[in-house]
Amino acid sequence: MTENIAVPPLRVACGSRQKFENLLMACKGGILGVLAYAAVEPDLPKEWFPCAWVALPVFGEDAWYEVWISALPVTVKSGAPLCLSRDGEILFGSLVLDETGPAGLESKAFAAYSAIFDAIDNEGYPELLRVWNYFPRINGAGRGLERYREFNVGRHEAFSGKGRSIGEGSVPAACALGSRQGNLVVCFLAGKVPGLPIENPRQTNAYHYPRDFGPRSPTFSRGMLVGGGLFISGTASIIGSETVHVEDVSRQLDETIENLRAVVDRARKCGFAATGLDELFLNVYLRCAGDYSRVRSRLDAEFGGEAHIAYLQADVCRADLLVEIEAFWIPSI
Ligand code: 3EB
Repeated sequence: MTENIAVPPLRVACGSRQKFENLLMACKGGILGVLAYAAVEPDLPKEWFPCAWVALPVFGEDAWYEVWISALPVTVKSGAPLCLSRDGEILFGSLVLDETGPAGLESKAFAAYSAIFDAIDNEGYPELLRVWNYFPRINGAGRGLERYREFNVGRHEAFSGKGRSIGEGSVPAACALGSRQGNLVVCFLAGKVPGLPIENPRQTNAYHYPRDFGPRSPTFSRGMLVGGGLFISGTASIIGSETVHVEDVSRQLDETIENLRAVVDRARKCGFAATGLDELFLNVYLRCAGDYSRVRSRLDAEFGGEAHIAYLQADVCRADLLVEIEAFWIPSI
């Protein structure tokens, strides 16, 4: 691995409960935050650093922990609903909001993103780099609009309301999935300096999706290069702005892999150095449990049995999508 002094000291480790407990001992004072994927709420040390339970079943595990770690000392500011940590270069946050009640999802998404922008501006990490969004009933009916679309309206309005432009260079890498229960969960990484956004020439930039996909477009880039590391947003079977291969999970998976390839190719042209797709860490979200073995054998063949892949059951943000894959690659330091 080549040395790169521009690389922020960000690391990641993923695994089941035992690995998480080992990391808690080994990385004391260095953990920025944790996303814990599990069908049943796990015990989390919420007073130590930002932790978020994402209510999703994990195929083959009770729980799966994605642990963001810094090589620098980490300072934590616990709070509710927002918990923050930072290492001088990167800020990690988790925000958990009850979105039942009279206000509705649009206003909760607006509140969540407004709070995030206030926090990262106040803390001096104004560049939003990567966001994870999870909430229940994503394809359910809201108040005259599908809930994912309501979420998009609130998120978009918060960008505008905080004076953030929506376009190239001003939207983060992101994912948005439907959880099984619980709250609106938003986790994020922000920086002092901007990342380099990556788009996919096979797909319309999401912030330019036409109104057929909702009154306000989603605000994310297809990928974000951060100091030599790469975050790839939730990627699915979409060409231009249209879903392709409706009701065919195998073909949706092939198209998704092509889209991942396209994002990685673009990133390479911008200096991304990893050699192959097989070096990526993947989160694979499947709508239907029955598709797991088929998807798994295809990805084992594509990436090799040793690949870092977590399989989660989640509703995907478009009702006609059966699979979505997000990915990241962080340089080892
Ligand atoms: C897509 O390409 C699939 O709303 O933040 C992927 C990643 C998707 C992020 C988001 C949505 C989001 O449009 C859906």
